[in-house]
Amino acid sequence: MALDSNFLWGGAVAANQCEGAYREDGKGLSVADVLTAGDAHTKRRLTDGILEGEYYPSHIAIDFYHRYKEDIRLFAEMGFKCFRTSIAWSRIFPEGDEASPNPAGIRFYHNLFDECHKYGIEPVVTISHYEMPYGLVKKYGAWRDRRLVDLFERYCRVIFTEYKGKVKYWMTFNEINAIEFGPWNPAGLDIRPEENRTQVIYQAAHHQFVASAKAVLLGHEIDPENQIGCMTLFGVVYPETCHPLDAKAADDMMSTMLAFADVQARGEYPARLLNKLERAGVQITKAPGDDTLLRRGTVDYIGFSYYMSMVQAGRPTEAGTAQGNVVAGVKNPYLPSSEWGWQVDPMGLRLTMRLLYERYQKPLFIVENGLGAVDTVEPDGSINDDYRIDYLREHIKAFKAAVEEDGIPLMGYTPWGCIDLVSAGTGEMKKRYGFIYVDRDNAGNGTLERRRKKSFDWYKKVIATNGEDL
Ligand code: BGP
Repeated sequence: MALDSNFLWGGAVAANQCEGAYREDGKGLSVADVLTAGDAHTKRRLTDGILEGEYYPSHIAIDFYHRYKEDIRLFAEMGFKCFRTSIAWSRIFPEGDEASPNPAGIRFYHNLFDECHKYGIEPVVTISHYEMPYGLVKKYGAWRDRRLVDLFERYCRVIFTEYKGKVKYWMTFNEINAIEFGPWNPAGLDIRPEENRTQVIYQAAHHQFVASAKAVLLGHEIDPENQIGCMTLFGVVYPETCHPLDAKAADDMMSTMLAFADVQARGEYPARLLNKLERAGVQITKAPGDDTLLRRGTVDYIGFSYYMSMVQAGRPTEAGTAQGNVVAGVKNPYLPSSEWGWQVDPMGLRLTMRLLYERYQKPLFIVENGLGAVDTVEPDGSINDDYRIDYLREHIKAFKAAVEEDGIPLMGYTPWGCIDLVSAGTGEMKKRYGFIYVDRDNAGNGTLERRRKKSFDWYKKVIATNGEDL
């Protein structure tokens, strides 16, 4: 089986990391707008509203809100078949719980999706990518409150209805499982010291599972053409050695990470998670009918992000730590690392795909993958990002082998940050993923001018040959 001729080559971004225009055209504050910048040493912080003297990178980001036409033209030049972005909930419902949506916010995404279709680019939309209206955090405590389920459903009804015929590929929550690990909390939860962290997180996750199932059912009802996936953060986890305790530690980690997709793809909580929660004294409050909803509202495909594999040890280990923005682990001595300490493992992508497909038997979609690196603009203006080309080439080879040799159905590939944008993990600009360079630095200085990198022409050739010429 070769790559299908309809294979969705493209790239991915998220609203809060690229749009900017954070208060324009009626947009409300999003939780991402009160997230400070950090760096390799300083963690990003959720502040209580906008504080003077703090720098918030989402406010301008790369100004995609005003420059999307230019950017989509560049994506079209590379031959993108699809473009993954997210809708900022706070553009549609500025506070999250108004009686009616904001027309200017709705219009922006009509314009954006129309612009994509002008070039035959299929939008792939994440409904909630690490953000929500800040009003919902203040008033309801974010996803810890059950009422978020109805508010989310209302938001979904508006966007499914508005963009019917324009958007066919959806994902409910970006990296839904990051709620369990995040350095900042993607579900907007600011966990108080007196709270039981696991209790809060899994109750919030339950609300998201129900919201996701409802979105799947609603999306299918509004347009049977819709394909609605989950989006899970995953990479295969290796045991540090063949010692059974190490093997168990690796397996435990995978089971924790996959429990979220288990619910969304199989429609029920895995027994191991239920037992773990019970042992931790966590009680999930469910509404009547939730279990049926979860069973009925399973996803159509498995969207996932893969940046690296991980290693776990079940015994004391001498090996150092490997980094990641959400999950990390023990260092793998066989793998090189990025400048941010993320270990590079193309074979791990193939193993990840085998594992996900054999577990869920649903088509896969690699919706994030890529190398965050510092790029240098040469005096002649060129950016020679051969390291990025190498990373992507090896990962494309790996997923092609998974398709062609292992027979795994793969819908598409959207490398992360196809245009440079704000890093989710650190809030930096200098950690770049793009084929397109954006002139902006960590402090928010720069002209915002766009520039093609060497990888731009390379990816264009890859798409033109459907992955044959790497
Ligand atoms: C994922 C997120 C993205 C993204 C990416 C790269 O976890 O879904 O939003 O930013 O990782 O991470 P970072 O920006 O921290 O380098």
